[in-house]
Amino acid sequence: MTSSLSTLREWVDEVASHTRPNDIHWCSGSDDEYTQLIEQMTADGTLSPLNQDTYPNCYLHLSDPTDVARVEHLTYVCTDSQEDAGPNNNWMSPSEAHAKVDALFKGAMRGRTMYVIPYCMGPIDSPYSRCGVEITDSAYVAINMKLMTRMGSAALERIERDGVFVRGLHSTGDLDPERRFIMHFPAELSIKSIGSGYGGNALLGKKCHALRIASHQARAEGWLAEHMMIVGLENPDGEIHYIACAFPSACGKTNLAMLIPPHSLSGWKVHTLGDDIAWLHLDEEGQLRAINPESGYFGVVPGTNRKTNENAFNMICSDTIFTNVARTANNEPWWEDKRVGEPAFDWQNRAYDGSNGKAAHPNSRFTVAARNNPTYSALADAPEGVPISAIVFGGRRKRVAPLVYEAKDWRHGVLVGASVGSETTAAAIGEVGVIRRDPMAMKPFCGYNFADYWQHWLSFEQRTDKLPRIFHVNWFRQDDDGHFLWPGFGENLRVLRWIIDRCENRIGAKETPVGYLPEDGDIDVSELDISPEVMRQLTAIDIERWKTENEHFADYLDTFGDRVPDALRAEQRRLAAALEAAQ
Ligand code: GTP
Ligand code: SPV
Ligand code: MN
Repeated sequence: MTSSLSTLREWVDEVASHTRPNDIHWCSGSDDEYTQLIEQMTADGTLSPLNQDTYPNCYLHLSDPTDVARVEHLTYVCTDSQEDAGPNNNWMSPSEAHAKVDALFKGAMRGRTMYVIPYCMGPIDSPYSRCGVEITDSAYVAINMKLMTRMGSAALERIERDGVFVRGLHSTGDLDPERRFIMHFPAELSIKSIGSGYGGNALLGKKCHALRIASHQARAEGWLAEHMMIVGLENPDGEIHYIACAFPSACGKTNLAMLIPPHSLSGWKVHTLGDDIAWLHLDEEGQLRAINPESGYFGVVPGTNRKTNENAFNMICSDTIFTNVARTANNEPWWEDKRVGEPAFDWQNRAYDGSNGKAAHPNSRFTVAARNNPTYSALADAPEGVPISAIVFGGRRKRVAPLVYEAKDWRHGVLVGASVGSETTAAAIGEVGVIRRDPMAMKPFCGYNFADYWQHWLSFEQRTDKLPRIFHVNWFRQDDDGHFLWPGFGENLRVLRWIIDRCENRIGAKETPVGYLPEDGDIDVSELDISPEVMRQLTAIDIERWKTENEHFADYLDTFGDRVPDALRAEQRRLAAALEAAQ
């Protein structure tokens, strides 16, 4: 046995003697194993089969009502010095954090099976990929990891080759929010999560490994681990551009990653690489390339319908695990804005009569393997990833942020990303709809001090002259009556097309203090019912509001003190001066 496998076995033994499971199951990742786990979970009530005639191989899981989203207030980055975690993270010293959770893990798996899940984040043969092992007492986690990652024997072989892996220890514990913690130990490449069985808290390959731990590794090794979807857009001439977009949780990544071109752009093709996370590296030529560490989707269900996203709607009609959706009388899954069927039971399995609020939880999710997506890219397993033409930041903003604008250069683009503000959503526990700073959509996911992270982003400027252009979009502008001004979804391709034309220097733009904006008429709105007045509203800048926005950003930078890179402060001041001069 090689050293990494013996290290793994020792760790498994150590965890077993501390947590006391009834038995230990090493996951092979085979389809048979998946089927057996589903049968077992159906028998013990963890899953219920949905209508197998209309939703073959689809199952419903209802989580504990107190365990329905990420818990940012219980998520910690445990570094020796608090400064290294930064004001953007909750911090605990590694020794205190270990002591706290180890006490909770003691005997936590009694009466349960412990699953050992080797997984590979990224294509099995990619030099950019990284492996991990999750130990969990949740069969739900095991089947989700099977759908979401390259899990099982192939990953174990790669761990043997690599000699290193991220250790993730997870137990659902007693689901008491008072005893729930998601702890990260970047220096040890390890994670300990207890007390939640939900999504980002429990599927440790995703946010815990592929973002918090990976962002820390990426900084040390000169790459980027980002909360970004990746999509290839092929125009009717066969020219493909890959773009990577960072939007906060529940702000449109999955939908954009598998969009359906509108009728007027029907010659275009979409190639989905990823819907949530991108690992970005400079190749030998200085080209930024991306891989998607995941191989499945844990997507927001509400709002998915034939009109908004027929691909997603069809993709989740088979082989899908639904979490916290409602059901119809004939046992089909149901959610708000599905636009077919009626809910008979809500997400807590209560008869639904409309008096108990929403039938599906707003953060109800589907888990499905990426190969179920008809537009999954043929390059998703390419070891070298795809070249990125544009990086796009965005958020959910009723006002201020225009439909699209382009940063003047990389340094300005880092400011654009760092100053993203967005309304909070149901993806995390807490108030919904409040604007908060969410730099690069990484507020909940950056495993180290944001000030150092911005410096890391800025450092790419010195390493290559082939960096992608940086843009900002906002699909969520509203009028005074609360209606969205922009139709969104597939129509977003009209904006992405402008972005690609800018990258190719095929189209001009209006220079403004905040960056480059589309000229009137340059975003093609043919066949859309949208007035020139609304388009002007969507592509205009309100200088007064931007001044306030920029002042708030300066205050926000102050909370990071002296560690803020001078170049970022200089950009902020440059923007302030440009806004002043525009009066
Ligand atoms: P996470 O998985 O939490 O990271 O979310 P995400 O960024 O992948 O967001 P997703 O695509 O799942 O969309 C979240 C919600 O926003 C869903 O209810 C969508 O229906 C809605 N949505 C997505 N794109 C658009 C859009 O272009 N316009 C509008 N109005 N709503 C959108
Ligand atoms: C998000 O919240 O950004 C998600 C869902 O993608 S979770 O897996 O819970 O993090
Ligand atoms: Mn996400």
